[in-house]
Amino acid sequence: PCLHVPHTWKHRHRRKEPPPMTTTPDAPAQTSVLPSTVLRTAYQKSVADYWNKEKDPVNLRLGDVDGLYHHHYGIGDYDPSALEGPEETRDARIIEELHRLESAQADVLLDHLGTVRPDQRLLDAGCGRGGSSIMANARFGCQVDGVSISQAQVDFANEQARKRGVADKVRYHFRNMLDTGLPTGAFQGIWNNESTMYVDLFELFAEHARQLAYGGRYVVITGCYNDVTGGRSKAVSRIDEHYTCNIHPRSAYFKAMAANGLVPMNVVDLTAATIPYWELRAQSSVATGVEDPFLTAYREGSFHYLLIAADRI
Ligand code: SAH
Ligand code: GPP
Ligand code: MG
Repeated sequence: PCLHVPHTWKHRHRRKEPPPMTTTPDAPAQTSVLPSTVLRTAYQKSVADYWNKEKDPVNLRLGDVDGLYHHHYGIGDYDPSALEGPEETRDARIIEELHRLESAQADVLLDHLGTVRPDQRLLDAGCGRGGSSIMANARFGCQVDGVSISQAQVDFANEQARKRGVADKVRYHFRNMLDTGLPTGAFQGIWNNESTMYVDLFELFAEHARQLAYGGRYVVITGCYNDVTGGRSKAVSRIDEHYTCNIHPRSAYFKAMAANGLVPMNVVDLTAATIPYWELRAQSSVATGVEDPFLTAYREGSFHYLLIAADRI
């Protein structure tokens, strides 16, 4: 069922068929897919290795606050009392505050999905440990599918959905977001929350355009480098090195969207709003060393934290 996909688009973007899902869309999450069909390059294997091994307190201790596990950063001002007050509970207060700012980031992303009905369907592309999908289901009451190339993350996320009693609606799959095997035209909304820096944007948006319904919404939050200041700054290269990713220039997002029937409706520069998160994180017990490159890159203007919401036409 290729809903509303113009013939010319299908023709120009004809590509190899994705592997079919081994279950129907309404069946429980499938997990038994051959790793070689998901991880197709040495680079993708190294990215999957990173996420399969990842157990950093900066993510697990924050997730433990309320069981929403995020792998993205925060936005908004922090409450300065987190840093003041009794010494014994200072660390716990900072952790809670960092987590609050990360959940606020996911809320802003979901705000940009527009109206989503309970009978519609959403896709969380590069879903991590799945926190944003759980929040989307809680907000819209709809089915949410998440895909990650880390089997460990997929298993972790499905266990969280089970614990919360939403496993009938929120399902995570070990799949490549460039080639998910999910149905065509079936999704009212798709988002990437800090996961586009691992892939080619033209390939990614072609796959999103295939899966989105006509008029459906795509939202991305990402870090991208500033075309105006030139190429990749030293600080941006340090971030790439830290996560084994490849941060794109801002212009690449708009070129790849325009080439794939995704028309921007809203562009929000979240850079100023994310700096307090990094300042608080730098003073926390869970700092990882990447705080300084982020603060340098944002402050010198070589890097932006950007939200783009686009319609599928
Ligand atoms: N969106 C999540 C996680 C972001 S971390 C959150 O906001 O919490 C980046 C994620 O991208 C990881 O889960 C990683 O496995 C995933 N990823 C990277 N390349 C991918 C690919 N080709 N296909 C699917 N997921 C991918
Ligand atoms: C994941 O967050 C980080 C990324 C997906 C890559 C880089 C993102 C950019 C915006 C450039 P995380 O929560 O796992 O990172 P950390 O462990 O540092 O908290
Ligand atoms: Mg984190």
